[in-house]
Parts: sequence; C-alpha cells; structure tokens
Amino acid sequence: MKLIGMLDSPYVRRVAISAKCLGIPLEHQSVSVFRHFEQFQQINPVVKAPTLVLDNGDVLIDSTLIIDYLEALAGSDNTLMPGELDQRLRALRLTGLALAACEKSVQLYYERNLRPAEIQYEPWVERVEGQLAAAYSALERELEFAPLKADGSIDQAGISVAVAWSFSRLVVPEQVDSERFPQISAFTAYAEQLEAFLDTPIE
Ligand SMILES: N[C@@H](CCC(=O)N[C@@H](CS)C(=O)NCC(=O)O)C(=O)O
Repeated sequence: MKLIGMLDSPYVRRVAISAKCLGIPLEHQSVSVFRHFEQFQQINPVVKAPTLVLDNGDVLIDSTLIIDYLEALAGSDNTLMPGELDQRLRALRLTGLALAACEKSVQLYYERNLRPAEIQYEPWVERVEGQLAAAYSALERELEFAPLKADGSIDQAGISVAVAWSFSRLVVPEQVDSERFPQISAFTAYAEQLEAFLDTPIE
C-alpha cells in the first residue's frame, strides 16, 4: 500500500506514525498537493493528502478513515484505541480537539501564505485564531486533569495531540506559546523522541 502526501501535513504524518505503531508497512511517496498538483491529480483527482492507494488500486482519503482501515487490518489485538468505553470516549475527545487544532492551523497558514495580502479578511483570521486557542486550551485542561501516559507507549490520542502541536509550532508559532500550554508541550517533547516519530520527521 502507498501513502501519498508530504509529512509536513499533520494528517499524513498521523497516518504514517499510526501505521508504524500498528506494524503495517506503507510505501511513502512525498507528493505535494501544491508543488506537484498534476502528479497528485494522476493518483487521486481530488488531490487530498493523505491519500492511501491500496494494492488493488482502491483509493482512500481522510486520515481518520485511513487509520480506521489500518486498525481493521491490524486486528483487535493490536490497536491504538482503548477498548474500555470511558477511556475510548476520552481518546475520541482528545483526538477531535487535536484534529480541530490541525484544521485551524492549516486555515491560518493558507490565509496568510496563499491568499494575497490585500484580500485577507481579518475578522475571519481572528475567528480562526480564537478557535485554535480554544482547541488547545481544552486539550491543555484535559491533560492537566489526566496526563497522557509517557511510559514508552503511545495511543491514537497521543499521536494526534503530538502531531498537531508539532505542526502548529511549525506553521503558526506565534499562536502556540509553549509556556501557555505546558502539558501539551511536554507530552509532545516525549512523543517526538519515540522511534515512530523520529522515523517520521516533519519534512
Ligand atoms: N480531514 C482531512 C484533512 C486533509 C487535508 O485537508 N489535507 C490537506 C493537506 S494538510 C490537503 O489535502 N490540502 C489540499 C486541499 O485541500 O486542496 C484528513 O483528516 O485527512
């Protein structure tokens, strides 16, 4: 199976890291949705990263759906999601907040870097900045209440939180002050030292 997309996309990176943690080999092709648009179009006309191309040619998009498929391939004995209901609910809550933080960081990055300065719309930017801060504030409270385990293992919530934070620090550093979000920052420092993360650097 081939994973298409750049590792500077948090969505691509969470799929690549999840696959490694689940023990599923993927052939990674660093194709950019911007710089290699036409090449990407040949693989997937929708041009969304990540794209997973199965060995039979089927194409899957959306990181959460791709990870769902990888989880099904790995089997229930090898999963990144807790089985117990309350823990699963928390993992879904954390993952949802991390994905919202990714989405808002991407929107800010696109607004600042793709849209010409004269047609940038500040009320929209302020709205997105507020949403990004709200997502990380909620995550910080969650981790204050109950830290994520840092015992050498990692689950889907941990992968998504760390990937989101590293991405936001890269593309919108002025929005994500480590001192304001110490729990998230410390957990990300732990995660980025794990083999699956070191093996999957942001490009
Ligand atoms: N919800 C999707 C979001 C994927 C996404 O928006 N990826 C960006 C790259 S970071 C992309 O494909 N951008 C190109 C575009 O939307 O035209 C997921 O989880 O995979």
